[in-house]
Amino acid sequence: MKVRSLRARPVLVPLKRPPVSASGGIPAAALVLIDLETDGGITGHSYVFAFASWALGPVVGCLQAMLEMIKGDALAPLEIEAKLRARLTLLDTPGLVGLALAGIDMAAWDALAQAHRVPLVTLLGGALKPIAAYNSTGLWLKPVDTLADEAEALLAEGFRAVKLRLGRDDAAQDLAAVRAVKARIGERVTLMCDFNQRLTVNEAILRGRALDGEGLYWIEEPVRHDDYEGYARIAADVKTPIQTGENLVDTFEMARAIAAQSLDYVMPDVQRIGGVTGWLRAAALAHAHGIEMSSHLFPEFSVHLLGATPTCHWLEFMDWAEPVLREPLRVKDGLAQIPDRPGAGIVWNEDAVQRYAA
Ligand code: SMN
Ligand code: MG
Repeated sequence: MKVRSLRARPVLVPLKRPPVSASGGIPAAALVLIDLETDGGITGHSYVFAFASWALGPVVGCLQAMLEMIKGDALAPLEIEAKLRARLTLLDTPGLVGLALAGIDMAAWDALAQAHRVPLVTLLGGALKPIAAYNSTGLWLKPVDTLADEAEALLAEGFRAVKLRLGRDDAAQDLAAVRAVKARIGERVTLMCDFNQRLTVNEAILRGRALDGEGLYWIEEPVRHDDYEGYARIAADVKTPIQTGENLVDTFEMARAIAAQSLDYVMPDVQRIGGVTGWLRAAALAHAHGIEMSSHLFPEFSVHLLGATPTCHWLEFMDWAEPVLREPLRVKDGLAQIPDRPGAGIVWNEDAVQRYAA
């Protein structure tokens, strides 16, 4: 089976609870929907998140240019990834280029699993087991007095864990937010928090120590993502586990982050770490160092990948692609169900795709 063509469709999908974090707001989900067509009648599907509407065109351009590099090649994801990386050596592959590369990689793996008529997790040697998921679709930087009700609403969607965004100017307001949510959801519900890189290292140590003992499961990205030495100081001084990794662009960076003892938990993002191929390498690295590994965004692909991850930890559930999917991911009693369909299980809702075309 050979790669024949690629269709990349930009969409702007409305969000049920638009994100407002310490790193800014996201009014709508700017996604590029990818269909990688093979000559064997099988089409691989994936999507990438372009972060802003202005980035949709450039991502589509990257995807089209990359198709020209692999057109006619065998549907062998590892070979496709190696070829694209080699062709892009001088440009390098973080940013929008890496995002497009990951989108092609994910679509290629999806097509391969479809060709074998098995779910992606099965192709990877894993089982259709339930994966613990937290609801990450809300609890943005909103007035503290609205958060307890929202936490309850998020749990009612079938979850036993939620993530709260922190990073207000006033540390006392962050502490009040944690206490308000914790008081309502109780001790048995897992509560993560995320600072979205907002703090300095010294602030992170002060605020982290103030939050120790408040029952937080992890503190995510307190400072800029690539300050591994800073993270190491924070992780040494704060008792609550430090979670980071959504900005790691490859396993070379991840190896450096681990070597610096900058993290307790890791949560690569499948689109940033290099698609399914990059994820598998990251999973091996996390295994070798005994680090629990969670996902970031892209629950439809991540649920399969966590099913094949030895140190599988938490699936981040996000609903951003749901409106354009015929069969969205299902979560019940805090567990995500890996869909028992060929590939990753992505089927576009074509009416919605037309409606949200950008
Ligand atoms: C996040 C990432 C990208 C967009 C919004 C929020 C956040 C998360 O860091 O971990 O979900
Ligand atoms: Mg985060």
